[in-house]
Amino acid sequence: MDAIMNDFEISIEAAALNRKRLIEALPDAIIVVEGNDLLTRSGDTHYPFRQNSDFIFLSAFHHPGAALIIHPKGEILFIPEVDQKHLVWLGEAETTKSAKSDYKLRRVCYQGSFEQEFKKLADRYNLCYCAPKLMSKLKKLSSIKMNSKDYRSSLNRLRQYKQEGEIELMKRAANVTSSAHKELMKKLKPGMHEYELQAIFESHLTNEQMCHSFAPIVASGKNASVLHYEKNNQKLKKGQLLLVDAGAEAFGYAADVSRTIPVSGRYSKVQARLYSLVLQAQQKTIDFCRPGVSFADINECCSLSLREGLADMGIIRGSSKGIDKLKPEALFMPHGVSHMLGIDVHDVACFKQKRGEESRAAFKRMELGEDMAITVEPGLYFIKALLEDRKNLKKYSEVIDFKLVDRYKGFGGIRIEDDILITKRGNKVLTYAPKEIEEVEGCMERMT
Ligand SMILES: [Mn+2]
Repeated sequence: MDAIMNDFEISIEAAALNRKRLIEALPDAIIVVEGNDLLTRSGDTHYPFRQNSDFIFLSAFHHPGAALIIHPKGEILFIPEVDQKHLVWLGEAETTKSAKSDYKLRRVCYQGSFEQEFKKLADRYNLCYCAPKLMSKLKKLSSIKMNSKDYRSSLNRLRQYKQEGEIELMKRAANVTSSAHKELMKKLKPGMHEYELQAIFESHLTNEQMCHSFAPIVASGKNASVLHYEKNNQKLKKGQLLLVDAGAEAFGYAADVSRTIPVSGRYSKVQARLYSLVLQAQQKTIDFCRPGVSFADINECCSLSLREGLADMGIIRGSSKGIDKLKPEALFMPHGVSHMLGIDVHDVACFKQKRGEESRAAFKRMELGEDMAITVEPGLYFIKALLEDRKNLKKYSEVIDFKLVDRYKGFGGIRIEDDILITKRGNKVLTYAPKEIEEVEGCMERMT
């Protein structure tokens, strides 16, 4: 990889390679992909545009109203023809000529010629792969055989193994995300609001011409026990922890990092103890991730580490009968420890479901492989809705000391999340925002 290539150039090379990988997986056929359109917000205003993820994967073209046909001899990108109104309101857009050279494509046509070009190719090949929602539209144009099942599974399989250019983009998103977290830690002061911290994070991304890969979570105190808290409107108080779960997106490729830091700049004794417990679970789980290990295995690794830590604190009665089956630690971490990462922050995965099996269960059986990117994100939360639930109180009465747990209500939660790339024998951590206690406190050290 040329070190001086910019993100845009890398994304274009990556997409060219992805098209090649896809046509090799689905040979002697045509593949049709539709990009996203602008989504109306109200009247003549629109939501910010985000391209369809498969379209990013195959074209790197981040503009609305495009389509793509890939065939064994090349590809055609179809772009909307801009009219005078567009020029007046939105300015110039790509022409077929500029797009062909900017995006290094075999052919670029205007959308108006899609039908004609599709029919021509459909006459030449026997099979067309596309998404289910495109099928009825294309069936009206040709009697070519359509297949959407293999289309989806092939794309999922290719998207889950990252190639060099994609890894480079993910590293750049990871770098910017790591430094944005660090920046936030440096600027945090008690009395600020969650949204002010969000703004610091955001401005860092904007300065790098990146955007959020998902709605950021900036949760102080008990808000951190709401797993997807997005209000971000509360005032930070001394003595609280602040959980920030946010990430940047580089030309469509995401990072996803969580840090939990003390508002006053120093972890209290209790906070440090619980935090260390989560950090240890994360380190153990990261160390465990390598090809051949399943998602169920890494969840188990994390669970056992959390259980051990909670037992040390007396919250869980570690030697209780039936503890392996009850998994009491799950009450304090009601989410998986890992998910796929890529163009979508919760990226696609290719796994086979057994008859009648839920997709979540099938996913857990899936094994890690070289070049897969995943998150490792153990958490520990004191969630009232779970800890005061009557059924839970009964079910876990022998294994959890609920009286002791009462003391932690209002504590909120802790999550520590990093992005890793599975390598041949282990993994490489892509994100590096401070997370050791001394590191975080050092970063937050202030004159006050
Ligand atoms: Mn995540």
